[in-house]
Amino acid sequence: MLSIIIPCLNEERAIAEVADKFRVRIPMLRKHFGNVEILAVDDRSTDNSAQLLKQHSDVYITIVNETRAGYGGAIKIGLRRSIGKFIGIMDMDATYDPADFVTLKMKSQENDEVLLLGNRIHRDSALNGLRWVGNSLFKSMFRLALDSKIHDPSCGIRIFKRQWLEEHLTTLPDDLSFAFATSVMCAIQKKPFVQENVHYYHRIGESKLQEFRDGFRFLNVAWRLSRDTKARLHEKSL
Ligand SMILES: Nc1nc2c(ncn2[C@@H]2O[C@H](COP(=O)(O)OP(=O)(O)OP(=O)(O)O)[C@@H](O)[C@H]2O)c(=O)[nH]1
Ligand SMILES: [Mg+2]
Repeated sequence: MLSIIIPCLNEERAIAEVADKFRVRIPMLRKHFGNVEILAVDDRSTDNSAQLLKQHSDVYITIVNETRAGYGGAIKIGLRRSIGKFIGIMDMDATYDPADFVTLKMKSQENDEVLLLGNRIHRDSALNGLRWVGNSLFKSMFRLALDSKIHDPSCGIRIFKRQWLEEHLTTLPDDLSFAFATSVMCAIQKKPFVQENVHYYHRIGESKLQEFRDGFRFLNVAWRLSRDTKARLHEKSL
């Protein structure tokens, strides 16, 4: 079973379109994953998001947070309420196509991968100029500093093996760097992963990402996780 967790903050303009995408894709998701549940975790949006999510209750299981939890915090809350062996995440902004959960699963052959990761850095992607440059820099950083072949470490559509994600939940951040941090964790631990090109469309509604502020946060997370993991490995070897 696949549990798809979608953090949501002030996305009233995209919620209906994302629900429509799911209505078309649910039969195919069921075929490949056995069953699927879609948990939308609203973080006390100040627009109509919570009401709209509930209007599309044929698609979404809606969770409304009591206090703001952040992007990563919302995923952690969704995880606790979900039951799937596989955990998918994506955005509530219509940039992704839920069919790509199947694209990622088809790419996985071994079954020992902890992460199935989308890649938005390709010709048909709507990734814009500054984001393209920033994400290409992350790709180089992964190759040079972490010796990893991960192409798009901050891509927002991905599937985790539940057990692996749960093992690291306390170490992972609650803010927008959560998904990126899981890529760092996978690279440091040299865990098996697969990656595949995914659709990436222009966003509906306002982005919550501030390129420079969040870019530096992402780098800080990479540095902190590398330092802590190396320290733990060193302790183990003593
Ligand atoms: N629950 C919750 N969701 C959040 C928060 N910040 C962002 N989100 C949601 O998390 C997803 C990712 O945020 P985005 O603004 O799309 O960030 P991004 O994908 O890096 O940037 P874009 O490429 O511009 O879409 C969206 O579905 C947001 O609504 C938050 O603090 N809490
Ligand atoms: Mg987005």
